[in-house]
Amino acid sequence: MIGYGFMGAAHSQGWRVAPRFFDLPAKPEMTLIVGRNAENTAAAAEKFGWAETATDWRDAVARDDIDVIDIVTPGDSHVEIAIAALEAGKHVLCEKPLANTVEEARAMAEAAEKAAARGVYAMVGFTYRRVPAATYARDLVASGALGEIRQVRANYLQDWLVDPEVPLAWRLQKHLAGSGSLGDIGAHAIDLAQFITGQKLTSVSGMLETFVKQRPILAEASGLSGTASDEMGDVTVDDLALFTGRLDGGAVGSFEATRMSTGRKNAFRIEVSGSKGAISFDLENLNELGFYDATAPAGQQGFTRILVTEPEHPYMEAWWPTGHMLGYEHGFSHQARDFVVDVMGGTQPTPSFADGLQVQQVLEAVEHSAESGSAWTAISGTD
Ligand code: SOE
Repeated sequence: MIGYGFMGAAHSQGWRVAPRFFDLPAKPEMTLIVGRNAENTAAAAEKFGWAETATDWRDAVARDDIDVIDIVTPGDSHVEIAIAALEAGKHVLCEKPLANTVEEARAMAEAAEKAAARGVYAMVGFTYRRVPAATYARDLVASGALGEIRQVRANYLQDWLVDPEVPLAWRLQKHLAGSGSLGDIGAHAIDLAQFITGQKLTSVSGMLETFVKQRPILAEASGLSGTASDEMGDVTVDDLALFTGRLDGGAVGSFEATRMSTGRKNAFRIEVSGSKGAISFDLENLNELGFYDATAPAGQQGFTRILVTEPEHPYMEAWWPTGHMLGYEHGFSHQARDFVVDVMGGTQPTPSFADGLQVQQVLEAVEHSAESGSAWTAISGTD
C-alpha cells in the first residue's frame, strides 16, 4: 500500500477483514506500507497491521514478492505509481478520482489495457458501489422494477470546510487534488449515479463556486485537515459543484457536491425515478433503501423502507444474522473481496481504469462548462 492517511486506514481494514469473512481464492498478505515520513509510516504499519515499511514507492514496485499495489495517495502521484506498477506486472487498486487530469487518466487507462492483455488488472476505488443498499439499488433498476429510468438526483453533502479556519489540506489544492468538491465527492456521485442507472453521462451544464478563497496554511496534517499555521494561502479548488446532465439511456440528472453544506456530515443521497417506481438512498442511513412501487394497488403505494441486511442482499451472507447492520468500513472489505476474486479468476475488475477515465472526462466537462458560463458541454469520447 502506498499512502497511510484516512484512505490508507480504510483500505487496510478492507484487506485485513475481507479474507476473514469471505471465502477468497487467495489470502491477501499485508506486506509493505509506504509513506514519505518514516516515523508516521511505522506508526501506521503498527496500527493497521503491515509487516514492513518503506519511504519510496519504487521499493514496492521493485519487489518480486509483491503482487498488488494499492494506491491511497493524493491524486498528483497516481499516474506515475500506477503506470510503473502495471509495467512491473503488479495488479493495481487506485483510490478515486483516478487522476488529476483527463490526460493522466488516459495514460493510466492505456497502461491498464496493455497490462490486462498480460493478465495484470487495475481497478479504481469507487467504494460506494459496494455498500449493499447501493448494489441492491443497481440490481433493482437492472431487473426492470423501476421501468424506464427518467431522472437521477445525486447530492453528496459534507460540511467539514464550513469553518474558514480549517487549514489548507491537500484536498484544497489543485496541484495535489485536481479539483475540490467536484473531484473528491462529485466523482462518487457521478460513478454511483451511472452504476445504479446503468447509463453514462453524455453532456453536462455546470457551475463551480469557491466560497472561502484563502485559508491558513497547514502546520500538521491530521484526519481530513489538521492544525493551522499563522500564514494564509489561496484555495485553488471549488467548494461547490452543481451540474445537470443527460445520460445515454435517455435519463436526465442533477448533481450537487459540496463540503460546505452546513449540518450535512456525509449525506450522499441518490434518488432514481422511473416509469414504474423509484429508489432513494442516503449514505447517512446506509443499511436502508427506499423503494416505491408505482404498480402497487392505489391506496397501498408509498416508499417502502427496505432494510438491506438480509442474507439475500449483496455481500450480506458473509456477515451477521438477519437484521444486523453494516457501516462505512464494510464497503472497503467488499472492494478487497471483489478485487481478489476477479484478479484470481482472470477477470477485469470493475470499475476499471477506463471507467475511471470516463468519470474524469465528466469532471473536466463540468469544469469547461463552468468556465464558459454553464454552456452545455459534451463528454469527450461520447459525441
Ligand atoms: C472527504 O471529502 C472524503 O474523505 C472523500 O475524500 C472520500 O472519497 C469520501 O468517501 C468521504 O469523504
